[in-house]
Amino acid sequence: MKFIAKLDAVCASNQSLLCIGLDPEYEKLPRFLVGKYGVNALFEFNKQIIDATADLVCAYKPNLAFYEALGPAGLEELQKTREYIPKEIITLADAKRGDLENTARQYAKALFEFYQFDSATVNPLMGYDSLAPYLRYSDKLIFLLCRTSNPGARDFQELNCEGKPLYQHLAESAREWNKDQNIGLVVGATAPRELGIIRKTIGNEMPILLPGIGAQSGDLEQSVKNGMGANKARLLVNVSRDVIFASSEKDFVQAARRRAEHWRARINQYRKNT
Ligand code: NUP
Repeated sequence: MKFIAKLDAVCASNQSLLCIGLDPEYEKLPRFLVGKYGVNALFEFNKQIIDATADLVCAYKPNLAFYEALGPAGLEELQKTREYIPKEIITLADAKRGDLENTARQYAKALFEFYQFDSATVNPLMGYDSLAPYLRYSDKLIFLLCRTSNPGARDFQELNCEGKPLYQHLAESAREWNKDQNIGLVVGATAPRELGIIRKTIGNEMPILLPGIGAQSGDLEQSVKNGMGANKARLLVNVSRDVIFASSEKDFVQAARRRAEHWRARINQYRKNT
Protein backbone atom coordinates (compact mmCIF):
# COMPACT_ATOMS: atom_id res chain seq x y z
CA MET A 1 0.00 0.00 0.00
CA LYS A 2 1.24 3.48 -0.84
CA PHE A 3 2.24 5.62 2.13
CA ILE A 4 -0.34 8.34 1.40
CA ALA A 5 -3.21 5.83 1.26
CA LYS A 6 -2.14 4.30 4.57
CA LEU A 7 -1.81 7.74 6.15
CA ASP A 8 -5.25 8.87 4.96
CA ALA A 9 -6.83 5.63 6.17
CA VAL A 10 -5.42 5.80 9.69
CA CYS A 11 -6.06 9.55 10.06
CA ALA A 12 -9.70 8.90 9.17
CA SER A 13 -10.23 5.77 11.27
CA ASN A 14 -8.60 7.19 14.43
CA GLN A 15 -9.74 10.74 13.64
CA SER A 16 -6.27 11.85 14.49
CA LEU A 17 -3.29 13.79 13.16
CA LEU A 18 -1.31 13.01 16.31
CA CYS A 19 2.06 11.31 15.95
CA ILE A 20 3.64 10.15 19.20
CA GLY A 21 7.41 10.33 19.32
CA LEU A 22 8.84 7.21 20.93
CA ASP A 23 11.99 8.77 22.38
CA PRO A 24 12.56 6.60 25.46
CA GLU A 25 15.57 8.35 26.99
CA TYR A 26 16.95 5.67 29.29
CA GLU A 27 17.68 7.99 32.20
CA LYS A 28 14.10 9.32 32.15
CA LEU A 29 12.29 5.97 32.10
CA PRO A 30 10.23 5.07 35.20
CA ARG A 31 12.67 3.64 37.76
CA PHE A 32 10.49 0.65 38.52
CA LEU A 33 10.59 -0.40 34.85
CA VAL A 34 14.36 -0.08 34.60
CA GLY A 35 14.73 -2.00 37.87
CA LYS A 36 12.67 -4.86 36.49
CA TYR A 37 13.77 -4.96 32.83
CA GLY A 38 17.17 -3.21 32.58
CA VAL A 39 17.89 -2.15 28.97
CA ASN A 40 14.78 -4.05 27.87
CA ALA A 41 12.78 -1.34 29.66
CA LEU A 42 12.90 0.63 26.39
CA PHE A 43 10.64 -1.83 24.61
CA GLU A 44 8.51 -2.49 27.69
CA PHE A 45 7.94 1.26 28.07
CA ASN A 46 7.11 1.72 24.37
CA LYS A 47 4.81 -1.32 24.39
CA GLN A 48 2.77 0.08 27.27
CA ILE A 49 2.60 3.53 25.63
CA ILE A 50 1.49 1.96 22.34
CA ASP A 51 -1.13 -0.23 24.06
CA ALA A 52 -2.55 2.85 25.77
CA THR A 53 -2.62 5.19 22.75
CA ALA A 54 -2.96 3.16 19.53
CA ASP A 55 -6.56 4.33 19.02
CA LEU A 56 -5.54 8.00 19.35
CA VAL A 57 -2.72 8.36 16.82
CA CYS A 58 -1.97 8.26 13.12
CA ALA A 59 1.75 7.51 13.59
CA TYR A 60 4.56 6.55 15.93
CA LYS A 61 7.96 8.12 15.42
CA PRO A 62 10.93 6.52 17.18
CA ASN A 63 13.99 8.76 17.03
CA LEU A 64 16.90 6.40 16.44
CA ALA A 65 19.26 8.36 18.71
CA PHE A 66 17.53 7.08 21.84
CA TYR A 67 18.13 3.48 20.75
CA GLU A 68 21.59 3.83 19.19
CA ALA A 69 22.80 5.44 22.43
CA LEU A 70 22.56 2.01 24.08
CA GLY A 71 24.48 0.13 21.37
CA PRO A 72 23.32 -3.22 19.95
CA ALA A 73 20.91 -3.82 22.84
CA GLY A 74 19.20 -0.51 22.06
CA LEU A 75 18.85 -1.47 18.39
CA GLU A 76 17.09 -4.65 19.42
CA GLU A 77 14.64 -2.55 21.39
CA LEU A 78 14.07 -0.46 18.25
CA GLN A 79 13.37 -3.56 16.18
CA LYS A 80 10.94 -4.97 18.75
CA THR A 81 9.20 -1.59 18.94
CA ARG A 82 8.80 -1.33 15.17
CA GLU A 83 7.40 -4.85 15.02
CA TYR A 84 4.95 -4.17 17.85
CA ILE A 85 3.32 -1.10 16.26
CA PRO A 86 -0.10 -2.13 14.86
CA LYS A 87 0.09 -2.57 11.09
CA GLU A 88 -2.49 0.09 10.23
CA ILE A 89 -0.48 2.83 12.00
CA ILE A 90 2.28 4.77 10.20
CA THR A 91 5.80 4.04 11.42
CA LEU A 92 8.35 6.81 11.01
CA ALA A 93 12.07 6.41 11.66
CA ASP A 94 13.45 9.76 12.71
CA ALA A 95 16.99 9.18 11.51
CA LYS A 96 17.82 12.37 9.57
CA ARG A 97 20.10 10.46 7.23
CA GLY A 98 21.89 12.17 4.34
CA ASP A 99 24.85 10.76 2.42
CA LEU A 100 26.37 9.73 -0.92
CA GLU A 101 24.25 7.62 -3.25
CA ASN A 102 25.88 4.27 -2.50
CA THR A 103 25.85 4.92 1.24
CA ALA A 104 22.27 6.19 1.13
CA ARG A 105 21.28 2.93 -0.54
CA GLN A 106 22.44 1.07 2.58
CA TYR A 107 20.64 3.48 4.91
CA ALA A 108 17.45 3.05 2.89
CA LYS A 109 17.85 -0.73 2.97
CA ALA A 110 18.30 -0.70 6.74
CA LEU A 111 15.30 1.52 7.43
CA PHE A 112 12.87 0.24 4.80
CA GLU A 113 13.87 -3.42 4.33
CA PHE A 114 15.45 -4.54 7.61
CA TYR A 115 13.38 -2.53 10.10
CA GLN A 116 10.48 -2.14 7.63
CA PHE A 117 9.55 1.42 8.56
CA ASP A 118 6.92 3.12 6.39
CA SER A 119 8.86 6.37 6.33
CA ALA A 120 12.00 8.13 7.53
CA THR A 121 13.37 11.61 7.98
CA VAL A 122 16.20 12.54 5.61
CA ASN A 123 18.54 15.53 5.48
CA PRO A 124 18.42 16.96 1.93
CA LEU A 125 21.58 19.08 2.20
CA MET A 126 23.54 16.79 -0.14
CA GLY A 127 21.03 17.15 -2.96
CA TYR A 128 18.94 14.95 -5.25
CA ASP A 129 21.37 12.07 -5.78
CA SER A 130 21.55 11.54 -2.01
CA LEU A 131 17.74 11.13 -1.93
CA ALA A 132 17.30 8.96 -5.02
CA PRO A 133 17.92 5.61 -3.26
CA TYR A 134 15.03 6.25 -0.86
CA LEU A 135 12.74 7.44 -3.65
CA ARG A 136 13.08 4.08 -5.43
CA TYR A 137 10.84 2.67 -2.68
CA SER A 138 7.59 3.92 -4.14
CA ASP A 139 5.42 2.62 -1.24
CA LYS A 140 7.53 4.38 1.39
CA LEU A 141 7.98 8.09 2.05
CA ILE A 142 10.82 10.35 3.14
CA PHE A 143 10.31 13.54 5.11
CA LEU A 144 12.99 16.05 4.10
CA LEU A 145 14.16 18.53 6.72
CA CYS A 146 12.91 21.87 5.44
CA ARG A 147 12.45 24.38 8.28
CA THR A 148 13.30 22.64 11.54
CA SER A 149 11.94 23.52 14.99
CA ASN A 150 15.21 24.38 16.74
CA PRO A 151 16.54 27.94 17.23
CA GLY A 152 19.54 27.20 14.97
CA ALA A 153 17.15 26.62 12.05
CA ARG A 154 17.74 30.30 11.29
CA ASP A 155 21.50 29.84 10.79
CA PHE A 156 21.14 28.29 7.33
CA GLN A 157 17.52 27.45 6.50
CA GLU A 158 16.42 31.09 6.48
CA LEU A 159 19.39 32.41 4.50
CA ASN A 160 18.31 34.46 1.53
CA CYS A 161 19.39 32.67 -1.63
CA GLU A 162 18.58 34.42 -4.91
CA GLY A 163 15.72 36.34 -3.30
CA LYS A 164 14.13 33.46 -1.36
CA PRO A 165 14.94 31.71 1.91
CA LEU A 166 16.72 28.39 1.57
CA TYR A 167 13.73 26.51 3.05
CA GLN A 168 11.60 27.75 0.17
CA HIS A 169 14.06 26.45 -2.39
CA LEU A 170 13.93 23.12 -0.59
CA ALA A 171 10.13 23.10 -0.70
CA GLU A 172 10.13 23.91 -4.44
CA SER A 173 12.61 21.14 -5.21
CA ALA A 174 10.65 18.67 -3.08
CA ARG A 175 7.55 19.42 -5.09
CA GLU A 176 9.42 18.94 -8.35
CA TRP A 177 10.98 15.63 -7.22
CA ASN A 178 7.74 14.22 -5.84
CA LYS A 179 6.81 12.18 -8.93
CA ASP A 180 5.73 9.12 -6.89
CA GLN A 181 4.02 10.92 -4.00
CA ASN A 182 6.74 9.68 -1.69
CA ILE A 183 8.19 12.94 -0.38
CA GLY A 184 7.07 14.93 2.65
CA LEU A 185 8.66 17.80 4.56
CA VAL A 186 9.62 18.48 8.18
CA VAL A 187 8.54 21.90 9.41
CA GLY A 188 8.64 22.94 13.07
CA ALA A 189 5.58 24.22 14.93
CA THR A 190 7.89 26.95 16.24
CA ALA A 191 7.74 28.54 12.77
CA PRO A 192 4.04 28.76 11.84
CA ARG A 193 4.52 31.69 9.45
CA GLU A 194 7.18 29.82 7.47
CA LEU A 195 4.94 26.75 7.59
CA GLY A 196 2.22 28.72 5.79
CA ILE A 197 4.66 29.76 3.05
CA ILE A 198 5.88 26.18 2.69
CA ARG A 199 2.33 24.73 2.48
CA LYS A 200 1.50 27.24 -0.28
CA THR A 201 4.68 26.29 -2.14
CA ILE A 202 4.11 22.52 -2.08
CA GLY A 203 0.33 22.46 -2.56
CA ASN A 204 -2.18 20.40 -0.60
CA GLU A 205 -1.09 16.84 -1.31
CA MET A 206 2.32 16.54 0.31
CA PRO A 207 2.42 15.46 3.98
CA ILE A 208 4.19 17.62 6.53
CA LEU A 209 5.72 16.30 9.76
CA LEU A 210 5.27 18.96 12.42
CA PRO A 211 7.49 18.55 15.51
CA GLY A 212 7.82 21.18 18.24
CA ILE A 213 4.53 20.83 20.12
CA GLY A 214 4.66 20.45 23.91
CA ALA A 215 8.22 20.57 25.27
CA GLN A 216 9.39 23.02 22.55
CA SER A 217 6.34 25.30 22.95
CA GLY A 218 5.39 25.50 19.28
CA ASP A 219 2.14 27.20 18.27
CA LEU A 220 -0.41 24.43 17.68
CA GLU A 221 -3.33 26.59 16.57
CA GLN A 222 -1.45 28.57 13.93
CA SER A 223 0.46 25.51 12.81
CA VAL A 224 -2.67 23.45 12.25
CA LYS A 225 -4.28 26.35 10.44
CA ASN A 226 -1.27 27.03 8.21
CA GLY A 227 -0.06 23.47 7.78
CA MET A 228 -3.08 21.34 6.93
CA GLY A 229 -3.40 19.99 3.41
CA ALA A 230 -5.95 17.84 1.57
CA ASN A 231 -8.97 16.70 3.67
CA LYS A 232 -7.81 18.98 6.49
CA ALA A 233 -5.07 16.42 6.99
CA ARG A 234 -1.69 15.48 5.48
CA LEU A 235 -0.15 16.91 8.65
CA LEU A 236 1.49 14.70 11.28
CA VAL A 237 1.63 16.59 14.55
CA ASN A 238 4.42 15.07 16.60
CA VAL A 239 4.55 15.19 20.38
CA SER A 240 7.23 13.19 22.19
CA ARG A 241 8.24 14.22 25.75
CA ASP A 242 4.96 15.89 26.69
CA VAL A 243 3.14 12.58 26.16
CA ILE A 244 5.57 9.82 27.00
CA PHE A 245 7.05 11.49 30.09
CA ALA A 246 3.80 12.99 31.42
CA SER A 247 4.51 10.97 34.58
CA SER A 248 7.47 8.85 35.64
CA GLU A 249 5.52 6.99 38.30
CA LYS A 250 3.35 3.87 38.15
CA ASP A 251 0.61 5.90 36.46
CA PHE A 252 2.79 6.82 33.46
CA VAL A 253 0.56 4.94 31.04
CA GLN A 254 -2.65 6.66 32.16
CA ALA A 255 -0.87 10.03 32.18
CA ALA A 256 0.41 9.46 28.63
CA ARG A 257 -3.06 8.55 27.42
CA ARG A 258 -4.54 11.69 29.00
CA ARG A 259 -1.95 13.89 27.23
CA ALA A 260 -2.52 12.10 23.92
CA GLU A 261 -6.28 12.63 24.27
CA HIS A 262 -5.66 16.28 25.07
CA TRP A 263 -3.50 16.87 21.96
CA ARG A 264 -5.77 14.92 19.62
CA ALA A 265 -8.80 16.91 20.82
CA ARG A 266 -7.04 20.26 20.46
CA ILE A 267 -5.79 19.43 16.97
CA ASN A 268 -9.29 18.35 15.92
CA GLN A 269 -10.81 21.50 17.39
CA TYR A 270 -8.46 23.69 15.30
CA ARG A 271 -9.10 21.54 12.21
CA LYS A 272 -12.83 22.01 12.61
CA ASN A 273 -12.61 25.77 13.14
CA THR A 274 -10.36 26.46 10.17
O1 NUP B 1 12.78 20.08 13.36
C1 NUP B 1 12.71 19.07 14.04
N1 NUP B 1 12.46 19.18 15.36
C2 NUP B 1 12.34 18.07 16.17
O2 NUP B 1 12.10 18.24 17.38
C3 NUP B 1 12.85 17.79 13.48
C4 NUP B 1 12.71 16.66 14.29
N2 NUP B 1 12.79 15.45 13.74
N3 NUP B 1 12.49 16.81 15.64
C5 NUP B 1 12.36 15.59 16.47
O3 NUP B 1 11.03 15.51 16.96
C6 NUP B 1 13.26 15.55 17.70
O4 NUP B 1 14.51 15.03 17.38
C7 NUP B 1 12.47 14.66 18.62
O5 NUP B 1 12.63 13.29 18.28
C8 NUP B 1 11.03 15.06 18.33
C9 NUP B 1 10.50 16.19 19.20
O6 NUP B 1 10.41 15.79 20.54
P1 NUP B 1 9.67 16.65 21.69
O7 NUP B 1 10.27 18.01 21.67
O8 NUP B 1 8.20 16.64 21.37
O9 NUP B 1 9.99 15.87 22.92
